[in-house]
Amino acid sequence: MYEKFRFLTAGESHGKCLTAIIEGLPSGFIIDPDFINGELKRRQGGYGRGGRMQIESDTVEITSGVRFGKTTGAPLTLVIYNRDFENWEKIMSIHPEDETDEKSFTKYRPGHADYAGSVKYNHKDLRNVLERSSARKTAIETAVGAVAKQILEQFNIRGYSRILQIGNTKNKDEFHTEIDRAKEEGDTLGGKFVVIYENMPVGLGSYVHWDRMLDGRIAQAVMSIPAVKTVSIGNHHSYKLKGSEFHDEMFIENGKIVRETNNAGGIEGGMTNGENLQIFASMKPIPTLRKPLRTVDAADMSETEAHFERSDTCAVEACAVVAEARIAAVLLNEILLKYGGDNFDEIMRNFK
Ligand code: EPS
Repeated sequence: MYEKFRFLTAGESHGKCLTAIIEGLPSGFIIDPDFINGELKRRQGGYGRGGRMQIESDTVEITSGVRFGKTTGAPLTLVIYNRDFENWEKIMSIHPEDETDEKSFTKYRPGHADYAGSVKYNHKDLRNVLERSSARKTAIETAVGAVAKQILEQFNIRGYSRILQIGNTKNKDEFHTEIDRAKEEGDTLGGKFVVIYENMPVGLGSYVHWDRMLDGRIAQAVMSIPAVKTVSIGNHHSYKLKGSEFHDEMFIENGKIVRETNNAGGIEGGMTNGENLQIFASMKPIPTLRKPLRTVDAADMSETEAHFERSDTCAVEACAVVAEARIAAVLLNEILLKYGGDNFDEIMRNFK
């Protein structure tokens, strides 16, 4: 079995709350809700976020699996309450007698899940698709990742991210003006970022089966974040370089193997090689536009303009925080597989 750290999430964008149940956490690891809340705050921030982030102040409640600050070995449950729910209680009601078409919509947003999702689940009201396909669910994914991240820190493994590009500009001084311009135009912007994880042990992942290759697992986790369209590891010009230019030569220094370059991005043969993990990803522009795109109305199959409520102009900074979190969950899974055990002492002994 190659999933030791497992989780499922539930919850709608404007429903009562978002929930996650994490399975497979050993006992004895310190969990600090303030650390999780700090990561949630980072996810809510960034230049170009929309009105929803002014309503929310995402805070986690841990409802199982932790006692007196440490994991007990039992499933850990996380809950984030949606503040906006008080404005949506009737619309998101679970009771048949409350059925209303207030806030229903039928005009597909090109680029979002509306069209395929409504065909797949046979929904007339695209609200039923929007509510779960919304990137709102990345709040609870970030909370799960923050649990993983603080356990990784107990192994001295640390991650962070940097924004590399917003729309067409790589110049940090121009990021805000680019976003302002897009906002004025009723448009949205994507971008590119990198996530780095430092102090990686050698040999997480494996070359023996396709589904144990760590690069594949990381790519899946990051690609699963809404709007992420590319994931690459290490020097993204690899396909253009010669073998002699690309591969990271090995030397001995003070009796240890060292490298002068890290074009591999910390992964060789589907395994960590001890160098920093370096994961690049790009995010497409958010598909909910104030200046709507041309589309089709599912109600009468006429041509029209797409649905708009509110949206972010740019969420690349938030996306990078979510990616840190998703990668943390993958890495913790590998740590638990490799150094296995049911409690902190066992695992630390194996690790050392
Ligand atoms: C998000 C909350 C959502 C959106 C955004 C992500 O809230 P609302 O729909 O109430 O404005 O702001 O999601 C999208 C833009 C999208 O297209 O899915 C959040 O918490 O990050």
